[in-house]
Amino acid sequence: MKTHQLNALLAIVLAASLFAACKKDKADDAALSTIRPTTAQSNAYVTQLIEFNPAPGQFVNTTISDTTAATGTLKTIQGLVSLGAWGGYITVGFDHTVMDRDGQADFIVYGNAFASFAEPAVIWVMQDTNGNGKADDTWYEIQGSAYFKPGYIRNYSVTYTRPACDTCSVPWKDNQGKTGVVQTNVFHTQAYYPKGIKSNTVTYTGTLLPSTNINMSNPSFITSASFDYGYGDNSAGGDQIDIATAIDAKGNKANLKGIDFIKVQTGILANMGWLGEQSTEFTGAADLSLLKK
Ligand SMILES: [Ca+2]
Ligand SMILES: [Ca+2]
Ligand SMILES: [Ca+2]
Repeated sequence: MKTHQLNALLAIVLAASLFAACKKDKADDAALSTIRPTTAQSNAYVTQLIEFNPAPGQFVNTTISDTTAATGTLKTIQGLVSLGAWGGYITVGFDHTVMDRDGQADFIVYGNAFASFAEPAVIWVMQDTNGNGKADDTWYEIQGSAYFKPGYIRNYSVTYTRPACDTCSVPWKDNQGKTGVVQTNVFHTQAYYPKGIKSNTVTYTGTLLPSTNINMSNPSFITSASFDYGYGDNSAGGDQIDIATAIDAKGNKANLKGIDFIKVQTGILANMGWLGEQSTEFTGAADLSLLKK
């Protein structure tokens, strides 16, 4: 290649990379321009219920797993809503953008876990990048400690089928060829299949967490140990989450400046004997920068 050809090529490469850098800056600018800064009036807690879609479960169709219970988790940590079996979720929003603080956790998700009993949820975050106030942008998964451990599956989905009778166990089939049931028990005799779902099957999609922490060797003392970090309904007192741990669909860092919405989704698919299915409870969420120390 002659020198002037090489120079021309270099010029093209340089122009292309400048264009790419410029495009990236524009994307960053757009993401920055829709940030809603905190004000003196900002609520530390989530203030908006966007969506509540429980999966079948022993508390579904009762007062601890309905829209009133879901709304009760706003502006407080004293709410309680059960999300049902794997895939059931709640989506809530803050009244401001929760910013990613360098090297620190940014928000906290509350549940009712205690030392030997966690029902871990996958936490998803979204920035309102198009600024329309709706959760119609991109969800990013918080990368917790179970990431790619045996039993962890992304792009997982489960289809539940309406059972033949209210007290019949709810059959499911996943996208890995496995089948099973959400087992009904004598303590809860209402229908486990969500009343709000009119069709006879319903499919949930998300990430499956390993059920390896569940220990049923002593049937009268079934335990479900917490993961190390990064999940909802996982640690006593709540789980602190660092926005910097959010990853995209390919597993790359999302590099979000802040987030407006969170989705908490039951992450384990398992029956635990007489205790019923693993089903996350969500009791509230807060911006750590606004919580009184
Ligand atoms: Ca952070
Ligand atoms: Ca939006
Ligand atoms: Ca729980």
